[in-house]
Amino acid sequence: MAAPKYVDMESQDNKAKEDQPFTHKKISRRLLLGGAATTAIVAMQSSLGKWIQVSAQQPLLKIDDPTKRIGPGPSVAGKRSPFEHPVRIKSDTSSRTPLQDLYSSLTPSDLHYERHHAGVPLIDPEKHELLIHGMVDNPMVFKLTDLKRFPSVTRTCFLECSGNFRSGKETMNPQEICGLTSQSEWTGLMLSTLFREAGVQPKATWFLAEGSDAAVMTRSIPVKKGFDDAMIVYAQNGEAIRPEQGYPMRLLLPGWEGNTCIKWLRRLELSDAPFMTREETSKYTYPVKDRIRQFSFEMDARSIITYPAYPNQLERGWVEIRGIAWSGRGKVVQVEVSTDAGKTWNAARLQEPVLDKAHTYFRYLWQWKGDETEIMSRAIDETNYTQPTLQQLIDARGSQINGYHMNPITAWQIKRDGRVLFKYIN
Ligand SMILES: Nc1nc2c(c(=O)[nH]1)N[C@H]1C(S)=C(S)[C@@H](COP(=O)(O)O)O[C@H]1N2
Ligand SMILES: [Mo]
Repeated sequence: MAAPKYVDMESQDNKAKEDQPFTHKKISRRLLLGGAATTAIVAMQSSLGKWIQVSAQQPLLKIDDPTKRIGPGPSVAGKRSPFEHPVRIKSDTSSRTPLQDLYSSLTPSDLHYERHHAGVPLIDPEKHELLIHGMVDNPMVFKLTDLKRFPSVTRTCFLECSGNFRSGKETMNPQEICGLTSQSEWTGLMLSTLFREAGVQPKATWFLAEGSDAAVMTRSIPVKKGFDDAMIVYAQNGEAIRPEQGYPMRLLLPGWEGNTCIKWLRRLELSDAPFMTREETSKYTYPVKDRIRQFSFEMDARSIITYPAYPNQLERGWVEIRGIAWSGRGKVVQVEVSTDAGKTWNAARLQEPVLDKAHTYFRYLWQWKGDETEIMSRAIDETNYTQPTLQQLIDARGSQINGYHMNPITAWQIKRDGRVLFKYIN
């Protein structure tokens, strides 16, 4: 597939660092095969009475009638049906969640989008330390095992890159348009717990969060957010957080720009002013008309129809329009769907429970009679913010359509022959 025409905000100014390939030690093929041979072969009796050997790590057997032969037994780690192929699509610096392949609001961990400024570091939790210092009464250092001793909390929320918008051609699917958003159930401790432990001083209003990747990514965050709902998370969807998501620990700021959720977190420094790091001067700061927008933390309400979408082929009759809606400012209170190119709007059904700062799955029943039209959705959040049209965004910000915090209403064109195409914007 030809690459879509777009400007990827997050990749542009990162080239120098990102051209260096990320290398890691290769695991030898012999080692893998040897391991499989000794541990994974199980003997099974078929319905015909013959014993056959099946490696649990081999693909499931292809048989015409599964009721006539006993299948492979239990395995130590599961895998998807070979008939299902959801995958992230990737560039050198990011990979995108296949939103069109998901049936609910949660993102399987191996499909969570990724955005790395300098690759994924491999970190041994035994050697990793988190330092908290600066305007605190007791500077402290914590290992992962120390953090796990604090009272823990679990919360489900989305994480979205602030550069999550692409456009440029009709043949783009939801993943290509806005696959830099994913949702997980995160577990860790409240940052406020650590703040109290270290004795954050009343004068401290900002803190720096620093990662231990080759980018040494740093961002300044208001202490208020730290005391509100910020977490340090070490688990994702019930298991240890994945290396791509920041193993062994990351900062999680629910509803805020993905770039503030520092992965591979190693340092927190309390201060009375923002630090003005590379990530808040050369990046993530941008002109809006005649002004400069800096520290634009909250992600704006947004939604997208993930079915039907390109490259689905519609048939006449009842269609369940499905999609996700989310807001960094709280709960989604309503999602409206238009099936007549934006002339009229109707409320979609929201899947309960609707969570704060979380992807909310929506559904809307529609009877397609074969006419050419456009379908689209818009999210309204509890602050009464309504997802804007692209034209409204352009009017508010100047002419540029590529950039940070682009959350326009996304429309799909329905052609008379049932083709569904992205109503792209150039
Ligand atoms: N240390 C570190 N933290 C980081 C980054 C990074 O490159 N290094 N990327 C940031 C950006 S731009 C985003 S959008 C999110 C992506 O998180 P994910 O890869 O878990 O989806 O992590 C943020 N935290
Ligand atoms: Mo990002």
